[in-house]
Amino acid sequence: MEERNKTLGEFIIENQNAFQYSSGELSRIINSIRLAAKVVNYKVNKAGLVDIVGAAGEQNIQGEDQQKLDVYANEVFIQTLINREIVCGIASEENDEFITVEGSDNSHNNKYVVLMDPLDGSSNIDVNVSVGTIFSVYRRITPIGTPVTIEDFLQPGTNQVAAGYVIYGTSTMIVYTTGHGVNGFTLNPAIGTFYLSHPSMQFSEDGNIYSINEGNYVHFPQGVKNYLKYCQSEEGDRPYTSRYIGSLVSDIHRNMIKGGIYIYPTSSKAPKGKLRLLYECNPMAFIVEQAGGKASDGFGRIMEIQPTELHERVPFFCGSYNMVEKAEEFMHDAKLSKY
Ligand code: AHM
Ligand code: MG
Repeated sequence: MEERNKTLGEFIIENQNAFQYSSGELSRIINSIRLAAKVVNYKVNKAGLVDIVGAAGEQNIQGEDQQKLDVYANEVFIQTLINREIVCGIASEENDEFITVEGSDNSHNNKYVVLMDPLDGSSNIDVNVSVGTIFSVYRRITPIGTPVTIEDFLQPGTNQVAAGYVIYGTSTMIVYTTGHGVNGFTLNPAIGTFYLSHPSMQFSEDGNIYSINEGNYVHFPQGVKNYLKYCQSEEGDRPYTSRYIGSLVSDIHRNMIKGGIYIYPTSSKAPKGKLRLLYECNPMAFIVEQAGGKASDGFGRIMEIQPTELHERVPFFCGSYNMVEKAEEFMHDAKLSKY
């Protein structure tokens, strides 16, 4: 028989026993995400037809209201997780508050919470640029059988049991980790199946791409300004190449494959940075570390930050280990010289 790549479904079954305390729940969560990703992918790929079928806020030709895609993606992921009765709570970048999930018998017997950004970079959809879904899974802290509380969501990233992203790009991929490395699966749209295409993804220790919104340069902290000058200076393998899509998942995905650093720093305009600790930075940090890279707020490890609120923002530096370490050095030196 012709040999073919493993499917995501086969991979999940094969690896189920590798999970600590495995009871199949985590596998079922990944399975739900796989399903929701396919539904959202279908819709995202039709987005270019918006002029033909009607824009968000208008009615389509069947007289149905069109929804914004990020609202749609949010509903698909939440509904899929609720319908399958596998999580006890969900927090989403699109919702102000977390959602408590009950079983059909009104019980609270599930043990995992999911945090997610259902459609990150959604402003890129109008211009046909890749967007993504980011997700993160934690074991609840409060006792099984009781409704979840905010404590279950405000856990440091080191407590994550799984994290991943879906990239709706030239091809659609799911990339995820359960703490045993990072694997990437590409959707074959003809048959609706994800195949293992990128086993054991790894950041190279060094890279030559830097990704940052340089238009905000004047507002950046001195350490970031100095690091950028270092990236642009002519010495050794420098100057580096600048690549910035403005879609977090795509920028980090590219850097993981090619080697590079992604930075969204604090600025005088956004004193805490822009990206959200719980929905964007922690899951990406888990993936980056599992792929041998490093994720920092400029001074310390992202995953060790104790969150204090659901929608908290943090500065974010992640990518090839040595590049992030170098950026931290610049941050540290600039801080010392300032005070
Ligand atoms: P969003 O969650 O509102 O979509 O914002 C997050 C996005 C990231 O995907 C991207 O890296 C960043 O915002 C780009 O921001 P900027 O346009 O300020 O460079
Ligand atoms: Mg986002």
